[in-house]
Amino acid sequence: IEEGSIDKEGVIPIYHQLKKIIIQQIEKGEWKVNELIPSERELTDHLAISRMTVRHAINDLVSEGVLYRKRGKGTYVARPKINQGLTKLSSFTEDMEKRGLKPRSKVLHIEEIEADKEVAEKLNLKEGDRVVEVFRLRLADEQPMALERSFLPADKVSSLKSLSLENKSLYKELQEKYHLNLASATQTIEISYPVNPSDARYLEIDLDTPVLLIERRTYSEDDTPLEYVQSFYRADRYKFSIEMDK
Ligand code: 16G
Repeated sequence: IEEGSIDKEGVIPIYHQLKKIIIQQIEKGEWKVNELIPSERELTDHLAISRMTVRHAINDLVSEGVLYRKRGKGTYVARPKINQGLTKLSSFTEDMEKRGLKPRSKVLHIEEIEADKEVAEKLNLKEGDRVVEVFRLRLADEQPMALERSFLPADKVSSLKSLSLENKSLYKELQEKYHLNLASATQTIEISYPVNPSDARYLEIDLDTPVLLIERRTYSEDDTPLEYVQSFYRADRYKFSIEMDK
């Protein structure tokens, strides 16, 4: 960073200017992913601004997922977030492969159970009807991205339980093994927290770290619900975008 790059007389808050400068350093490739950035102290001295201001800028960028901290070590450049479109119905496997990332799933459990009231409602079933619950940790290049709990009507996916879904695409299996074509989906996205310590551990975050809770209902061509999913996505690794018309 050049010494005179902060305009101290201007109207733009200094912390805001510093954030922009840091982002530019990353975009120019001066600071690379997973590299340590200069310490707060170095930035303070180098730019002759207050330590508070430096901390403000860095805290903001950490919570935005641009930087991350390692206790006792310092602040590092984070991998850019995955920017996921919201208009195309796609699978995690497809999404990661398209980006040149290696998808992996760890099946945490897969079980045939009775639908509770909520799940039954989402899948247009009756309470107590059989559903297959698939609980998976999804990783990209070995980084945990999301925990996904899917429910599917058991009568449509008999013996799904005995299929090995480890490192496989559920959507592909639905199509190839069960000839179920997923045609549409509705989805909501909201902020949430890991449900319990074990979920937090799988995602490699703390219990009080916010995550994105995505709920999706996926339908076949004749509008039968085939899947109800609750996904907990790492909020520092994902953002969603959509194009709008007026
Ligand atoms: C996506 C879907 C999830 C689906 C999965 C199938 C969201 C929020 N969720 O992660 O509903 O079960 O893809 O992925 O997009 P797979 O075919 O790779 O198993």
